[in-house]
Amino acid sequence: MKVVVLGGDGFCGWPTALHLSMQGHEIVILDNLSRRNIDNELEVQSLTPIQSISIRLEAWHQVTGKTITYQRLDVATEYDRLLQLISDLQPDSIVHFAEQRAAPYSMKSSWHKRYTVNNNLNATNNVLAAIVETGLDIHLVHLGTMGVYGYSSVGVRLPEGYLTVKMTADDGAEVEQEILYPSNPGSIYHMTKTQDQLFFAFYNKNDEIRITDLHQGIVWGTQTRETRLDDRLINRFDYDGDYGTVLNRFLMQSAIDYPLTVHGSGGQTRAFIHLQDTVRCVELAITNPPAAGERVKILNQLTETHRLIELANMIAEMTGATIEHVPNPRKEADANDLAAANAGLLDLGLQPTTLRQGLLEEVTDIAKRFAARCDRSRIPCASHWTKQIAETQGDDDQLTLTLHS
Ligand code: NAD
Ligand code: USQ
Repeated sequence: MKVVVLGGDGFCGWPTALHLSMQGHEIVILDNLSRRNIDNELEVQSLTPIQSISIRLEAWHQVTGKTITYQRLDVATEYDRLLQLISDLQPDSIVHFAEQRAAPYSMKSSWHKRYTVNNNLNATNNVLAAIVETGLDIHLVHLGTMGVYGYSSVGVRLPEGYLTVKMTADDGAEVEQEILYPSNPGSIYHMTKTQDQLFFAFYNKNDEIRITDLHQGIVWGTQTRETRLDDRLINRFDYDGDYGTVLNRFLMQSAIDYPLTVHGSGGQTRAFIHLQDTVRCVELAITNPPAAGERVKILNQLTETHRLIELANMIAEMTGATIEHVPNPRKEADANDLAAANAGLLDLGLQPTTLRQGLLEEVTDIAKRFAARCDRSRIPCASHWTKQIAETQGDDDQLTLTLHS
């Protein structure tokens, strides 16, 4: 298959591009390298020493004999070039990772809110509009988020995207309808993913585009079978207060004897998936497209759910790390339950990597190995969800606010 990977230089996109290339697919990466620029803005670097995209691609060719091509392109602003590229390449699938994905970054200031909305919504709409304009039958696979459902302890297992609701008609009859599960985003970033869902529903209804939306949980881990093949292929590892996600942060913190930063009580329950499973899920999605005319296929891409305090305790037991309950910079429920259906990907053949299997390996292979590259001053989460929270907790996020004011 010919596959275009939008955002193929990022944390999930890079290992996915390698995995699909290894499976024999022809891969073209389009990326504007905005994530690398955001590292410059935030004055932080990936814990792992990632190489430039050209060194990465050269290394892949040397190690495997396979070729991945790359073009620098902003999917959100360069519509004409995007259209031309899709028309010329005629891909079977487009995998769309090209969005600003950090909730704390999206909440730093009004500039960051507007950037995240402009970037993410225009990127998604541009891809969809371009697919329609080319007239090609291209399957779009999008990386969405479990966060679209919200974390409000509904007491039932969350379905895969759709909900059957019953309403009473004027004549008293009961009417059933299937709707998108009600959105309940917890950040501007998550809100863009709920809007993406509406774009997909509309273009699917109007233009019959084949779309798979993968509602992914928090990804943990760093390496995959392919990125381990050569040091020049190493994947990025974000540990800072904006881009570092909770489990990878805890693993890194334990490796450098930094107390595990549990927000509030740690009663928040979240969905998780290992990066190796992420790349496999995308492969399963592109090889199992919805049929022509089928509604948007929504799959929950998670393998386990955990309460944050349980994760922290597990890591503390394994490594001797200490735990610190820090004031929560976010506006979110202090505790919630979460259960979600994930039969779609399991039925397609996903065999989950469980948390206990990979945790220690991750601490020693990555976090300890590159500990010297960590800037401890970048660990605290300094993006507050509201002015009031910032005032109560002390807003030490002035640098970026000043840069963009
Ligand atoms: P990332 O920031 O590491 O990668 C995103 C890539 O897209 C970067 O290389 C960036 O330069 C590129 N990009 C962003 N905007 C672009 C644009 N306008 N044009 C071209 N390229 C652009 O993020 P990630 O962790 O790899 O996440 C990828 C996708 O998966 C995101 O959409 C995210 O919402 C989703 N996701 C990630 C996680 C996670 O835990 N990392 C969990 C669930 C869902
Ligand atoms: N948290 C801590 N301590 C920390 C960092 C975070 O307790 O040091 C808490 C947060 O308050 C939150 C939870 O951990 O309750 C998750 O935070 P996170 O930063 O790991 O994840 P989140 O902001 O939800 O975003 C990440 C990705 C995003 C993806 C989402 C999947 O950055 O792209 O969409 O996970 S999900 O959470 O399922 O919506």
